[in-house]
Amino acid sequence: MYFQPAAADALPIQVQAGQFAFYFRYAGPDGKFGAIHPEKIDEGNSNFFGLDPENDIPARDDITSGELVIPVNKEIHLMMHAKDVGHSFYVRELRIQQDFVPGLDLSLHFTATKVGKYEIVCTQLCGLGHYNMRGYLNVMSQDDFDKWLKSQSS
Ligand SMILES: [Cu+2]
Repeated sequence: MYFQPAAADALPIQVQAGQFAFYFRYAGPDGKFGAIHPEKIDEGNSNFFGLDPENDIPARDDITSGELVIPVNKEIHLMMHAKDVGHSFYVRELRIQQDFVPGLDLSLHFTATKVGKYEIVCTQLCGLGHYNMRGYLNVMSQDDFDKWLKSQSS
């Protein structure tokens, strides 16, 4: 997991941890992530990653989700950053755990081999709402994943 980089054809997904939620971003059909503009982060507007679609073409088709949805038996490459303080990404059933460290872009790669819904838990005490900081990992067949992705982009 740590001594080899993710395969070139792994599915890249950005993960942002912040008090007290995880957000996930897919690059969309162009395969490129729009740039992050911290000053544009606006939770009230659901602009969790600070995208600027007006001026930044790769950002226009990016897909943001509160749930990590992935295809089964496909390598996933998570690129992880924290918005504020230290957090952690832990999925018990997959035996994966990786801290978020403010100021660092960290990387984690894995392949889920069973369809199902699993809990993602923050395992670093990150503030008053830490007890409630969790999300879900939804592992689907490739077909269901493609449908989900399509429904999110429309
Ligand atoms: Cu946390």
